[in-house]
Amino acid sequence: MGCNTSTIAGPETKQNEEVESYLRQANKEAMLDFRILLLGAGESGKSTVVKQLKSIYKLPVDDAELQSYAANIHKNTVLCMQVLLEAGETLNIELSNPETKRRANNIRSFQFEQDVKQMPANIGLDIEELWKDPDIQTIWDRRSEYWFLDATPYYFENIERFLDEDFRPTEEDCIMTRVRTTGISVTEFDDGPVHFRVVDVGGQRNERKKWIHCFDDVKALLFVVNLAGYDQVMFEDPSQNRMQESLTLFGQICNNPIFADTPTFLMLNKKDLFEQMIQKTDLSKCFPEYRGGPDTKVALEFIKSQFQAKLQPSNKTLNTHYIAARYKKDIKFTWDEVKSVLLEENKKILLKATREIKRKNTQKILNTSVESESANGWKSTITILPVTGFNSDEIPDAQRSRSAIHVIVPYDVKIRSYFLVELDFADSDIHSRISDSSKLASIPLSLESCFANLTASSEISTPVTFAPSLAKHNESCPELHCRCSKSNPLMSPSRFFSSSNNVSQPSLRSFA
Ligand SMILES: Nc1nc2c(ncn2[C@@H]2O[C@H](COP(=O)(O)OP(=O)(O)OP(=O)(O)O)[C@@H](O)[C@H]2O)c(=O)[nH]1
Ligand SMILES: [Mg+2]
Repeated sequence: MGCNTSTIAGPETKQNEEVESYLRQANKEAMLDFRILLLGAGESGKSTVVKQLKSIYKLPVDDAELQSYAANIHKNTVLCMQVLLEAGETLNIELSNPETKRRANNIRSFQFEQDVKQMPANIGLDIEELWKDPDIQTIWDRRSEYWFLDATPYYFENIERFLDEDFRPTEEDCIMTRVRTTGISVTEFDDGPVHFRVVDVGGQRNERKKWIHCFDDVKALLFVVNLAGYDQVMFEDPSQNRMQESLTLFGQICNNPIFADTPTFLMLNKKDLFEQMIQKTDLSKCFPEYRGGPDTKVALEFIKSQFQAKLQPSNKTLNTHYIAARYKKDIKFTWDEVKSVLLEENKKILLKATREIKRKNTQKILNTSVESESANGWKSTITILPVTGFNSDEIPDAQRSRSAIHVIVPYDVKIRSYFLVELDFADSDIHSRISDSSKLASIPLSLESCFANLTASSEISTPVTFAPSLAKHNESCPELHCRCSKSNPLMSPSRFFSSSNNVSQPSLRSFA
């Protein structure tokens, strides 16, 4: 179970806070299960979002996982340089410096041997030097013509650190490591009353046929788009623009009837890259009708409108966020928005769940009995059974026929459910003793110990313990016990409050 850093409720109404605090106490199986589905083309940043969520919820990263990040970052670094060198050949860009050629040949022929997880130092050095070479920079400048990894500069700029013998990936390294997702991966964590299951899928074309298996019971859809893709080609199909692919995909997914009522979030990702790119390459390269120039805000709004236009019916709300998933604060902000929309959407479910959980808890303690012996030698049995709406029919006959004292303890004022507490005293003379309400002061001592036991064994918290805590030995007799004295052992609870019984409805205030 994950560590909670924020709650689903946010600054909502007091009622929501009450619901949340109640649900938080509930058992895990009673928690609300929210499946969140991340979709988007390959390399849009879905897994990066998940990594950030894991970090936000402080899900532990063990040593094996860290080692695998370290190994992957080494592989990514070598792969990225190999991609540049291959692109240079395709683009007929000559490496003029013989030293560069020599280093380039080293990299081309290098392959990780099995079980070797680190690039050798000489390979790292070659890559570092190649990255400084003007011809390699020319190849890099033409990157819109071939596929490459977005984190390429990050790997090359940090290579010295990666080569360190004691290298341990930082959080940022882990975020920037690229591991293509294959299949479906689910990350789970708790937030307040909600158990989240975030479903991440592989976004490349050959992975998408598996998506259908995740479409059921989705509470929110997060569609991630690589903004930088407006001037990039796809890994699977270098003739296809990544942004156009994303748009088509979005149209197919979001108009699927299964998501008609699913809150949808459009996460326009890699804003950091987009801000740089838009200064150099006009958006009209991808959208010929675009006329907004290099203004980032205008360009982003335009892209948003392109996605919005794909929606049918177009009045479906699309929650759009411009983010850089590499920065945790962006994901935190967006996730808070996701939660608050979910809270609004699921208010009814949350309230229903509250009632359901209470009902389950009530059933759990049905027929719970505790035997106790008080200091003055009175043996007592307390049986608690649920009473909802004071309906006497709900009380089993077996319970009713017993010679006992009934006490109604308000269990929850809001939903007006109560417990019938049946005090079954071994002392046969009990009725005469309690006929005088002033003598009742001696009873709470035994009640107190009984209730304490009961509370522990039934996992029921405060509401039931309020009454005995008020019933201190020297205090004036609380209303609860006054009602004791006037009740008839065989009387059904509903009649406690009838006018003929001369016992008025308890003042709930006194128990709160
Ligand atoms: N510069 C930058 N790079 C990012 C950002 N978000 C993700 N990346 C990088 O983009 C690459 C791809 O990200 P992933 O999260 O693996 O993409 P994905 O959508 O899960 O890809 P598939 O698993 O193939 O579907 C990684 O190297 C990330 O580090 C961002 O906001 N800025
Ligand atoms: Mg992935």
